[in-house]
Amino acid sequence: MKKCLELVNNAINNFQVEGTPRGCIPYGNGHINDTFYVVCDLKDGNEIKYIIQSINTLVFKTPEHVMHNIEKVTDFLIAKNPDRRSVLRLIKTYNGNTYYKDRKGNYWRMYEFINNSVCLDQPESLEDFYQCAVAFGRFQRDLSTFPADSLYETIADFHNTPKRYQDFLKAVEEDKCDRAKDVQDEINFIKERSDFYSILIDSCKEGKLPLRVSHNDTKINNSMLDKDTRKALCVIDLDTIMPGFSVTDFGDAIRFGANTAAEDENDISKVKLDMQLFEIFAKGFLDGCEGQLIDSEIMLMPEGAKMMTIECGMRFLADYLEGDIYFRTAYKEHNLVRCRTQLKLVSEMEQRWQQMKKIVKKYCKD
Ligand code: ADP
Ligand code: GN1
Ligand code: MG
Repeated sequence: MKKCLELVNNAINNFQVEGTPRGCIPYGNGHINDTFYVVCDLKDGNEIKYIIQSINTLVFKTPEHVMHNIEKVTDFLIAKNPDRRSVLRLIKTYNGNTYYKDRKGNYWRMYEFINNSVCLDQPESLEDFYQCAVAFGRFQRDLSTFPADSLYETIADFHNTPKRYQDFLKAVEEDKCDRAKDVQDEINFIKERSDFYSILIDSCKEGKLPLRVSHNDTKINNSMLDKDTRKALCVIDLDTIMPGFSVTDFGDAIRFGANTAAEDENDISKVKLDMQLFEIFAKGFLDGCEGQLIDSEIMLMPEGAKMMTIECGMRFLADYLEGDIYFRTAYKEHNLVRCRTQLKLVSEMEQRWQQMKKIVKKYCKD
């Protein structure tokens, strides 16, 4: 739900910003939080920019835990790399907190604006996508020594696909909005693949897929490139950092960025898996990881891509069946349209499975 500007302005006044706030406007294309761009005037005539966000508390039930994780992780990353634009930087409130809770119960947080950067919804070139991959790979590398047990699970079972599947079946069963009758093909598509959903969790139990600290929401618009050099700057949207799998970070980026069409493209024939983008992202991600991943993990990268795509498909469809309560939507069928692009992409991946496996095999040490 979009917040009124009066609430945003009131929230800004609680943070230790430099200069005088001039105004704020809604910003970005995220599906979850309400994001605003803030400009402040400095006495010397210059300006300074910030991002303020209200955390979606329907999605993140314990915002204090989200902010605890973000503070811990950003402090850790800043200690490794002091460059101002290489890590998200929180602005504290006048009380020294990382968030402000307003009288209506909204939780606000503020970041330095990452200047002279670009944040893409679709890669404009192979090199752009490579650089986004490097950003996510480095994030994985840099957090390899981070104490995972100091993190809260901000959304329980976030990428637990078997659990997501059970939730999806419940949404079908309950059919709260009487929409299931019109989406039988999509429901069947998801049911037909139920054997696949536990493969990553099983691989983890078998020791083939280590549990790591992962980002868990690696759409390319959650990474930033330098506007002039187009090189990787940093990773943003740190709400879902939790223990997880590297291959789901890889996979979610492929799901979103290696699709030749937008996530909500209406014309399904435009949705294809771009193999060049797949290949360049695999290279960039592994270059960024700098040897952290083990061979059995690298071999599961295609499974990560397919898992994130079908999981997202079932999440969009479940939300459609439940009346569009989770993802921000712009029109009635928006979640259904999104689900269809994901399922088409899954079919594309199934057709190109051997090719995907061959690409990642090249990066194995043995
Ligand atoms: P959501 O969880 O809703 O996706 P994000 O944290 O990803 O929210 O923010 C939404 C958008 O706002 C991003 O895609 C990006 O364009 C922009 N953004 C967020 N933080 C910053 C920042 N510190 N500097 C510049 N742009 C930012
Ligand atoms: C949401 O917050 P945003 O827009 O980056 C969602 C992801 C989905 C994605 C689909 C916390 O990401 O899990 O993959 O939409 N984030 C959350 O576009 O649920
Ligand atoms: Mg985002």
